[in-house]
Amino acid sequence: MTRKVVLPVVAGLALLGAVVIAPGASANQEANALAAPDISVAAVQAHLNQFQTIANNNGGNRAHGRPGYKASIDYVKGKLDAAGWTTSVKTFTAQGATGYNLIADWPGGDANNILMAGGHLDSVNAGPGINDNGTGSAGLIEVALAVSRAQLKPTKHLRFGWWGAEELGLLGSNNYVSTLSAAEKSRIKGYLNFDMTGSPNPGYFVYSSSGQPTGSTTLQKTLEEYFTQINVPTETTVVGGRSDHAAFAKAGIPTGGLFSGAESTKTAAQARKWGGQANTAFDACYHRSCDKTTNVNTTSLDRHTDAIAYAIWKLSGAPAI
Ligand code: DPN
Ligand code: ZN
Repeated sequence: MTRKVVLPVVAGLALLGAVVIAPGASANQEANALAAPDISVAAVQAHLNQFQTIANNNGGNRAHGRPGYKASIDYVKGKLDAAGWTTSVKTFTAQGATGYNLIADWPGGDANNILMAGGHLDSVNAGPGINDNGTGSAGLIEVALAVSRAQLKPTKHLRFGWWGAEELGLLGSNNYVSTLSAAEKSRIKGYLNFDMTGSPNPGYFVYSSSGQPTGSTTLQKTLEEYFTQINVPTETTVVGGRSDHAAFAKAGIPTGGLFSGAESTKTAAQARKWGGQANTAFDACYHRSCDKTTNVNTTSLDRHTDAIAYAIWKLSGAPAI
């Protein structure tokens, strides 16, 4: 008897709720119901080739304070502007040179509910920085272009960042976060970091939500979900202060990210799981002149970039992180 009375009331309220929210939500629901696109790895590689050319034409690197860095900023900005993103180059001074961050906003979405993604665009002085971090930077460009092609109408506002002077101690990302007011910081609901995604002897590491401040379970799980779908096992990793998510973590912003490995060596168990060479560095050219376009594993680059797109589509369509 009680059931027969209560259930219709609950159902009626749910129906009323659905009717009330439907007009505003329908466009978003429709857009986000579309699956994330499969990002063309050839397109990502084309951006890497451009970074390599920039380094070749500018003394072999794309480092802070060197002309290859600014040329890299100009390249990314040109691509994003042409695709309808709103870009802004933010300057800072570090070690006596002008540094540049590129911030790109996709028009629309809830300005009080921002999903950010980023990676560092600078290389070390020693080389062109194609895996570290041309890969994350190029993946973010191509996902941004995919957002534009889809004319995505996310629930959240989307903002991407390409950071300067990471290799000198996260200087660009720290500078960006330091320029935000408390209110601006509180509007950023999550930050995803992509630093090295095409390591030649790759691992599949997802930033752990535990063991690092503000690690987000939702961000971790969403990234893991993609790799589960393609049957690629992942491990969690604690990146600590080694990349730009740390600047956001210090500000209390939930963080996550992906990493295919740097100077540390792949274990025998990891080689069984992921293939590749045991007892060999994930990236033997890490911070060296040989970090060129030849220093990239295409499968790793492809999978990681598709994972970026998956997370951006899924998280930007969700009302909360
Ligand atoms: N960004 C690189 C560095 O700090 O040298 C490499 C790195 C990226 C290390 C992500 C750990 C995690
Ligand atoms: Zn890096």
